[in-house]
Amino acid sequence: MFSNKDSFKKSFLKRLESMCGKGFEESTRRDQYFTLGNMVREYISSKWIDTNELYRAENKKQVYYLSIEFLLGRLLCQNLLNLGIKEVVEEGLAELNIQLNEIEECESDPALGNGGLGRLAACFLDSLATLNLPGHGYGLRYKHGLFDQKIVDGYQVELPEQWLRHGNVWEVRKPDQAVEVSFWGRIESSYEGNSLIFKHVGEQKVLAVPYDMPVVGYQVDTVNTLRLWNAEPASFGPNQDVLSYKRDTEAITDFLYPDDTHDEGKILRLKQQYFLVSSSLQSIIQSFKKENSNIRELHHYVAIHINDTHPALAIPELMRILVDIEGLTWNEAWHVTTNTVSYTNHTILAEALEKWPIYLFKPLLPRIYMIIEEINERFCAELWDRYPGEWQRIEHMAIIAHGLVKMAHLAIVGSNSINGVAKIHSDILKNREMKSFYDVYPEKFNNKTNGITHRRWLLKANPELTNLIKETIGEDWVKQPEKLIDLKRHVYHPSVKEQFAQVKRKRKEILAKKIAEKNGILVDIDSIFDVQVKRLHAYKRQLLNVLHIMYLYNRIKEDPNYVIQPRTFIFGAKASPTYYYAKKVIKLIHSLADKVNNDPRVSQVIKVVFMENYRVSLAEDIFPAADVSEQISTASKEASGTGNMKFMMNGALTVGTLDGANIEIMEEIGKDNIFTFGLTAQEVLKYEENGRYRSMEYYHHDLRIRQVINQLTNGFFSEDEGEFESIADSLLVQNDQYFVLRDFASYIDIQEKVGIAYQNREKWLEQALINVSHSGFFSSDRTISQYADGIWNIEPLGVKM
Ligand code: Z57
Repeated sequence: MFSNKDSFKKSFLKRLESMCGKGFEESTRRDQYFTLGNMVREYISSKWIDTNELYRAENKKQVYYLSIEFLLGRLLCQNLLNLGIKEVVEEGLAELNIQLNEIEECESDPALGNGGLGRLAACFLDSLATLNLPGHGYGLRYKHGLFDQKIVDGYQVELPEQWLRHGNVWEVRKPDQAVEVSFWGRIESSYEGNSLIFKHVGEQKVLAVPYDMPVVGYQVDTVNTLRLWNAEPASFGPNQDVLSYKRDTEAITDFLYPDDTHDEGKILRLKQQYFLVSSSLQSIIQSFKKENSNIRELHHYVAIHINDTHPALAIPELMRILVDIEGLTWNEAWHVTTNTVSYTNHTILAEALEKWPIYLFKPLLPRIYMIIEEINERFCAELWDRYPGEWQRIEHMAIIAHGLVKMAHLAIVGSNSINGVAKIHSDILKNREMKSFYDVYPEKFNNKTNGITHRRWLLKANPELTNLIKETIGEDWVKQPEKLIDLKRHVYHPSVKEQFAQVKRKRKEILAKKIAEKNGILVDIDSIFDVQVKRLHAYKRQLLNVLHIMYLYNRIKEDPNYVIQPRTFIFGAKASPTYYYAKKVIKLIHSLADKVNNDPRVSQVIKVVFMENYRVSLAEDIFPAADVSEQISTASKEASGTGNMKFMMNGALTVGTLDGANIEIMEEIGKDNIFTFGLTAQEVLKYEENGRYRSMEYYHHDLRIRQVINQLTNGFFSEDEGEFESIADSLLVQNDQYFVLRDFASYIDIQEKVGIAYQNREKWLEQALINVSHSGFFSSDRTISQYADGIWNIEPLGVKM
């Protein structure tokens, strides 16, 4: 079917007729998409079955990656690429006068995630499959993924996302493997002989139906599984309000919570978490039991990884299954559980740490609550032995305290590994945030610096740069991304530099065309494309970027002799619908864009563009076109960042704080090839401890700061002088929690250096290529190998080409 372009064309046309009931001439792009999608899924299915068969036969240890989010992005072209049939398909379609790109536009962009955490999970799946590692994802099949963002008069409006509207060619519903999940009710205890038995009665049952999606490795035969659970009514009882029961159950997988690094604490979210965990564990244990009889050996065959604390109920749920159903003693079950589960922490922001009020938790999950109480009591008793009399320390470390269940504490106590996502983040966990736990369990703590899949973020997103690299150093790096370093020998070759410049230019043209279409703004291809794309959050400091642009505007207006390298400032960001401040910053970016872009003189040299509805598919057009990558979080607050790596891999230079993985990027490429500025993490944490920061002093002493802050409230932007008062207040009245004013001068300085550096074209191109050549370290293949060896103890399976 895909062996050559003619046989492809033939089967494609035949399949189009049988699937859509029309001839090629009458077929729409969407007909063609569904036809091709189904052909590819069918092509995958035999490898998928073989992989599952092999895993069963070999009966080696497998990892299950539990995540409340998988931000997959479109799959058609990635699957074609990984299967090695993209060219055949492109050639065949070309003879029918169809561009693969046009077909791809018909595919919805599955956004079952918010940002970094969900996208990391998707990159990890790609690397697991490519490395032939037996690893599968477990998540939720949200009917509505992350909302679609519309901008109306400069304000964000949210529309429900509808990725399933036209069906999903990649999923396979498996009703025969459905399981039941219980909520509410109460627990009755009784003796059976002399052991205490717990029975859950009066519970409400929800059916969890799995939808499996294939995860295709890159040019290997491995096809792993992403299993997404759908909530459905289990069975209708006689005295039941059928409609409300149906509504309540289906609500569980209706939508993704749109808060990134923020805990809303809603009961529906807790239901989602337990629904994910309980159905996944039942399914994992079922497949374990097909090949094994001794549940006491579970941890030799199964590793369960929890992506942040959202699936931390895996710990008490596994205890429940082992104790209540399998009949293990508490100590036996605890041994198996702690040796099975491992946990990644993704943030130290206090507002992201999950704490569930007992009054919500206990009625919804009565047995799970009992088990957590038992875990807590035993843990506190151990602490008491270790720290006799230190009740304050114990209260601080307890899993349940002050009416709250602390999920991070549960995850640490109940797992064998706790990792941070960049060196500095892991160090902060060990030495500060989780120091008291590190003192008790030093051997559990480790670092696994994040990575991204170069197959999506370079091969798929930037075929032009991919070809240039292949022409320059061959193709080994594709399978061994660390070999991108071979490019370093060539970064001074004039022709390599020139070709890179052409690739960048072409990608800037493609993006400029999109901007013209969508925003109606004409941008200068020769200007610096300076990009900040990520969720909108105070700690990521989009506001610092905005204040710098306001400062530039003022300088250009005031000083007719001021010369500046032209720049296009590009933003993309979604704000959580309930995050008032973040939405104000979006409005501010739009007001600033209006001012700048409509000023006849200023708009000659700078432009401001906000790209609506930032998402994976848009990101694939943005990263390849960027010259400058804005990674300007308050030091210590961004655990890692992964966009920073995507920019680097596409030859953008970073303007960044010494935060997250920016530090390791700097260590890789050298201090001279990155523009760092601002407070260090140590300095920030010290200010936070001693409370000596006074943002008002910076307002009084720096005229540039005073001017831009005054402009927020003096009608400079709009008739409504109150519009941006809350932003001004955050900086002055609320003492600028994220040190925007403290870092302002340093940021202005470094940005001036960026402008000057860009004028040395040759050197800039060299630095861009140095970034690309060192980006191999940040492939998620490296990250996943480290998880496989250092945490999961799993090995690649003998899948032959
Ligand atoms: C999320 O996207 C991240 C952390 C969280 O606790 C939640 Br909830 C969502 C992000 C971090 O902010 C990034 O710094 C990090 O790169 C990413 O997770 C992946 O580790």
